[in-house]
Amino acid sequence: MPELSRRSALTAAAVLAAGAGTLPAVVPASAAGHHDSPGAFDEVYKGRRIQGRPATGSGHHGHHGGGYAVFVDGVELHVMRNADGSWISVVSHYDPVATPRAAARAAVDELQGAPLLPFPAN
Ligand SMILES: [Cu+2]
Repeated sequence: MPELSRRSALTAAAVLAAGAGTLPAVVPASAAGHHDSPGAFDEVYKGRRIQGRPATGSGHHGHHGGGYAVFVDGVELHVMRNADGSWISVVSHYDPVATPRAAARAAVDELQGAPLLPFPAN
């Protein structure tokens, strides 16, 4: 009975879609990344707090479209993902690293204690 199985498939798809709609509210932040976004992190590195999380799109102007937000002492550090999956930040454009956390650490190294200035809106 092709018609019945098709209907069943559509029903199953609708249930899955409804479940997916509520997913972001219930999954932990570390699992909220879609596709292959890295998970969230939060640590103190060399005395400075670095945090990262998949960007939801709500709090970011998104001109890079990186889909991931990194913060140093609460100030957003712009990171960009290269086509090969490596990451760079606005502080170290020419030193690709493997992960957003590594980019945040590299930025702390680069800043040498200086405060990170908010990136000007453009
Ligand atoms: Cu940006």
